[in-house]
Amino acid sequence: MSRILITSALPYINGVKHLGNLAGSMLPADVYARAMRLLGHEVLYICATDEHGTPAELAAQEAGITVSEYCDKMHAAQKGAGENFKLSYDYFGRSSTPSNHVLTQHFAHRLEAEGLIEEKISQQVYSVDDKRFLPDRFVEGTCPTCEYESARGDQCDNCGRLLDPIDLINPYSAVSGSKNVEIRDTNHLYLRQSLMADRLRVWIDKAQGWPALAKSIAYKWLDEGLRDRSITRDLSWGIPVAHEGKVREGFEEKVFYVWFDAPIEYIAATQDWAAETGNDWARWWRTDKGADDVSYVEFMGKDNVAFHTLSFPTTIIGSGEPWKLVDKLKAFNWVTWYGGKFSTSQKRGVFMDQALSIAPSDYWRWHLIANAPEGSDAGFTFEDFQARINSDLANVLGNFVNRITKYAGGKFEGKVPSQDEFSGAIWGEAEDWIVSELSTRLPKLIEYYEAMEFRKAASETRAIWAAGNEYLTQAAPWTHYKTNIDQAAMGTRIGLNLVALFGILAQPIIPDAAEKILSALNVPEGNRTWNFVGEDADWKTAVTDILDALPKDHAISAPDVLFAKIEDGDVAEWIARFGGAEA
Ligand code: B3M
Ligand code: ZN
Repeated sequence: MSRILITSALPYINGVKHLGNLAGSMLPADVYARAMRLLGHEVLYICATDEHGTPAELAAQEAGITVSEYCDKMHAAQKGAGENFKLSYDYFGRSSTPSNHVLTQHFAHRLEAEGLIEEKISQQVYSVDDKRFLPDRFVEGTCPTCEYESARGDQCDNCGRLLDPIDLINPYSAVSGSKNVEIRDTNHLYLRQSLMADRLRVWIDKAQGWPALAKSIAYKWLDEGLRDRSITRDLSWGIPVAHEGKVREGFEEKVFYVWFDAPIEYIAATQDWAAETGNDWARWWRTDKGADDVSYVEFMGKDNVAFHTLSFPTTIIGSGEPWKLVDKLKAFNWVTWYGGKFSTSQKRGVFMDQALSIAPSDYWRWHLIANAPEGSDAGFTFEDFQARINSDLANVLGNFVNRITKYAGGKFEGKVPSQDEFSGAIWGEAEDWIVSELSTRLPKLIEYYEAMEFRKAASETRAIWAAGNEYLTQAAPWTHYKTNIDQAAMGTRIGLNLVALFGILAQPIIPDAAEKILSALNVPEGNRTWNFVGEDADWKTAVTDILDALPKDHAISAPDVLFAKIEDGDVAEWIARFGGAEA
């Protein structure tokens, strides 16, 4: 089995995240981590809050508390929200911890030693009224590319272009709204990305398993000519521009740029995890200490691809040290709210802390994965949410589990029947069909997970559940009960083993329901993995074994209702509360 390192883009500390943030990196990363663990791989899933930069300062200012207090509060809130959504990261760190300070300063020191850092006087937007420079999101204005009037100083939300604040037309202070701004000289450190372009291109050319979206964005920036980017800012909150405790002269009022330190937090969080758990972080991140056999997979939204395929690799490769580089990226498009943007201020959309007050996490997990924004943006509507939950979960899976466990409870004393041992049962077409169906679908399902094709994985899972219902319709054990108890017994036993299988397959996406199903069938923890087939990869034999895995006379029970249906009244109430098509 292999070792898989997984990171999902670090959510900014400001504000509880909306469903789009969840669906665009953390949730699929969790589903992938769970599936890879079930396949027996050694998995380390790391995430953290991204606590520096202007988002943190602006939000703290608005909250009327210090940035440090704000980050403490919001880290706890985001960690809790992730746990409530059953995000099974091995560690959820903080980019403001000392380990990230030390490591970020180490990388800057190494990059300078390799001739990849240059100190330059640059021009920055200065607010006369606020008496401060306005880096990144402290300044807004009109995008020079698409003329979007609320473009942020670091990136235009409308066309995605990475910006420098001085690129903006009619800039104004996002702090005070003041237009009394001017361009002033200020000295900053620049990462010489331009010197790395050829080495980056060679690395990207060789990269396997990247989705077209990730490669196309990386090549776009390379083809446009990689510019040197400043990695320091005129801010007080952030990682000091220092090394081994000595602040760089002229940088006493400056910190490292948030996007320079944030990806380094992937490593620093692993160091914090190791310190807290007694594990070894280097075997995951240093190719000279065992990380060369690690498969490193990054999950992110499409607006983060440039940073993960160019800036962060420049830091890693440019350091001249044997750090692990990403092997595969999974980049997502956007989840839209009825075709538009989520917005706290305009009360459009559901946010992670509200979602669980109206539906269980399994419901959100299932819908956001089955409708994952993989090939294009995915629209969320409550109407789709209701249709999918009521169909896939309540009708297809819930109904199947309920039918056969209730029947076994009524007719076979709540046990796995064993009567057909006296061969009164005939293994017929229905049994051949379900074996054949699963022998094709199970390997395909595993392939979809390994390829990180989440919509296909959800659709294949649903198709397997539907096949179970089809089998019961064909085998119809209840029609044989009076005339051939052995036939009824065999059909019921296969049905119960299908329930166990469906619970085992459901674990990555809907872990709570899976737990309820597997507990009702008393499936031991050790039997819940996906090691269905040995090296010989004979799926027909494996499936036949799966359909007879539960010991005969094994006690089972019918779980309570797994999935309450979503009613039209619920949808109407939610639209009124969170905005719908008309909003
Ligand atoms: N905090 C997420 C964003 O751009 C950003 C990701 C950092 S991953 C190192 O919304
Ligand atoms: Zn734009």
